[in-house]
Amino acid sequence: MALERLKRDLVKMGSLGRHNGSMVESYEELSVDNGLWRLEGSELSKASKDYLVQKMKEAELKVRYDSIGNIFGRKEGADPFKKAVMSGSHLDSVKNGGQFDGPLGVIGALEAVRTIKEEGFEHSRPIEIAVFVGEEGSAFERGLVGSEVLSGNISLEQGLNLVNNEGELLKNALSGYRGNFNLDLADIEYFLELHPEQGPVLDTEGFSIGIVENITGLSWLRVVIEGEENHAGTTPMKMRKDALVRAADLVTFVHEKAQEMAEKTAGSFVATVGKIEAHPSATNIIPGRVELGIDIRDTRLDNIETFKEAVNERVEGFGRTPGIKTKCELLINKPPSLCSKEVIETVAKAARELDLAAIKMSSGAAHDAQNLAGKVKTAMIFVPSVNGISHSPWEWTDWDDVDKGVRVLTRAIKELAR
Ligand code: HGY
Ligand code: MN
Ligand code: MN
Repeated sequence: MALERLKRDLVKMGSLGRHNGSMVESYEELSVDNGLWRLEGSELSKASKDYLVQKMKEAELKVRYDSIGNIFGRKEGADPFKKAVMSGSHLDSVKNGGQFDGPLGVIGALEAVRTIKEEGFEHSRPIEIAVFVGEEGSAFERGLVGSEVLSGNISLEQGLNLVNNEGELLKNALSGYRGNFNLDLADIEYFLELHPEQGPVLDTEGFSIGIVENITGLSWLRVVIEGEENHAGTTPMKMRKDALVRAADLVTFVHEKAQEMAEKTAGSFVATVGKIEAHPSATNIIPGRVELGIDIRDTRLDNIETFKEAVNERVEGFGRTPGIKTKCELLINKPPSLCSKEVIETVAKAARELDLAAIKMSSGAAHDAQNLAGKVKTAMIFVPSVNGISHSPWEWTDWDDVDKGVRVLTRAIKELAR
């Protein structure tokens, strides 16, 4: 394991996510307006894939692209007919995000394979590195796209025809990173994803390694409220059909209902209105249309279902006012998923052998791993997020924790690939 090479690739990958190309090597160099904007389909996204594929080829991996644009890099084992060990994550970022969410799992898997190769470690199973398309949903309508298509949860057509904020289809935004290789999950035995925790547990409890036992359920709702654009000066208050006033009510409703649900269930329930776009968004025009994105999560599916019903009811209520129309669409609907005991124990053993304190935990973040967990024996390895922050320009994982995470990943891959 070469920490310097791993760090070089992660810092370079970070620079390929910033419009100013700046290389950030330490927490102190972070700044609030220098996050990553590597949205799927962007020029930055293409540059990062170019770099990754170049590194995969330097490591003499067989590089292949599937029809939704997932990228795979394969190192053969002694027995090519054995089911493979797969490891990877995503390269796309959220808006103004951090440089570890996604690339840590991709470059970490690459470093594990480079180490295995340089050590001449004999393994029977093939090892496949996977880079999934559009995990964050920060450009196209929804997230987890590449792993949803790979696991058959959504069709290839549904994935390819997703639209981004500029009205571009995903199939036209993959800048050549699409092919006709289609990996069959029946050929994969194990999947491991290394990822920053993105929450406060490891950082506050002082652990370097988290072993994920279950991954949160996740639903995304897209709510559209339509009223009537009109003049802000001449339209009497009682004649208005103001979409934004109703959207404001919905934001408060979601927040208060989520607090109530979290207290009632004393669990991991959370809900967020992360996106709100008023049209035409001019100070002197009564907003005629508002689109809201609502993110709902829990490790218990029944709580998510109850909450979705409550939101639907609230939205339908707006529609009972003449002149107000509403629509509530389900964009993502993922049940909570359990990880494989066998892979969890393999990771725990690797951490023990490396004399690293590890704890088993849940993931409040969604991941490509949850799409694979239903079909392939899957687990995740977490490393601390400094101050528990992620999806933010302040996202950071200390290099010694990166080092520990990749060493545990490498050891676990070796064990599973024997
Ligand atoms: O939203 C999530 O939980 C993940 O970081 N995409
Ligand atoms: Mn991620
Ligand atoms: Mn993320």
